[in-house]
Amino acid sequence: MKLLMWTLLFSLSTAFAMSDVTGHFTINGKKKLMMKAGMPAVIEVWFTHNENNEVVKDYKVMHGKLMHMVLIKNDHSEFKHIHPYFDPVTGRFSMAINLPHSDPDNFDNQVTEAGMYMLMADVEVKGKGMRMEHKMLHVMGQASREVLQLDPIANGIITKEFMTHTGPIRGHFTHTKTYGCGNVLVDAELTLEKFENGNWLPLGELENWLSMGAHSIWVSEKFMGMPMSYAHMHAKIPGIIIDENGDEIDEGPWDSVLRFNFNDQMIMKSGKQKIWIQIKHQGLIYTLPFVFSYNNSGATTSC
Ligand SMILES: [Cu+2]
Repeated sequence: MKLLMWTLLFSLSTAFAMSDVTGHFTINGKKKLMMKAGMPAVIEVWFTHNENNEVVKDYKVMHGKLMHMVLIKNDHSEFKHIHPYFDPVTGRFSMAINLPHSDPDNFDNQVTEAGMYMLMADVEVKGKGMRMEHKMLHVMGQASREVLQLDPIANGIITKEFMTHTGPIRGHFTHTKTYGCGNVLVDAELTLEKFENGNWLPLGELENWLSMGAHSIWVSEKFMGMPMSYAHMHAKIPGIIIDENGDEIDEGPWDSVLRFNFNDQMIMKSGKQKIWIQIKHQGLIYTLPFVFSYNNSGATTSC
């Protein structure tokens, strides 16, 4: 009987276990994540296996990197997407903040605005799958707070212009929803155009960054909490189709629409949302933010 109870308890606890690994974070060697705005700091992250507390050392490359780290300020005014370096001997990832870098994939390592940030680390543990851990980071200094403002929308489309080193580009952002049973399939689209000779033309020459045509992070206005209202989505370069040998097939006609999909299992919170879409255009990375309204209350739970 006792054995049965324990077996039952054990199976219940595994069924409800949030994760099989635990993330650990330090800044400048301290567990309390505090740093001064604009001052150099070193973030360290490592994971341990819950079953034996051993440091995880086997990771798989995911979108070109072993770890993707995202920092978002709680008022959504700051967004950083960086890639800590892995030390296979210690199993620890580390990343210097506010120090000059020559690594183009870590161009975004400046944290100069004070306030509370959510720090999220995405990895793929070999044999287990994708895991994400997060922790609050306090950036000390004179903190300001912005109010999240919806971008103007017309016929369901948000249109925004951005400046690049080759001239202005324009993005049309839209999303559609398909309601499922306790979930919502969200299709988000970004159509990109460039301004040339007085006309807006499709922006055809996107390049892959970290093996994808675009990376995006979507959070709800109040994204902190459990579960965190956070989605990490990718899009392929429009027009590129990979055949079974991994070769690119040019399947014209080319368009300039980046398509992102997310299965919202009711983790996003209805209301204002912010998405940062990152593209590589003529050798440089651009972060294109959009603030939109989203509602998932139409998903049925009785099915
Ligand atoms: Cu990344």
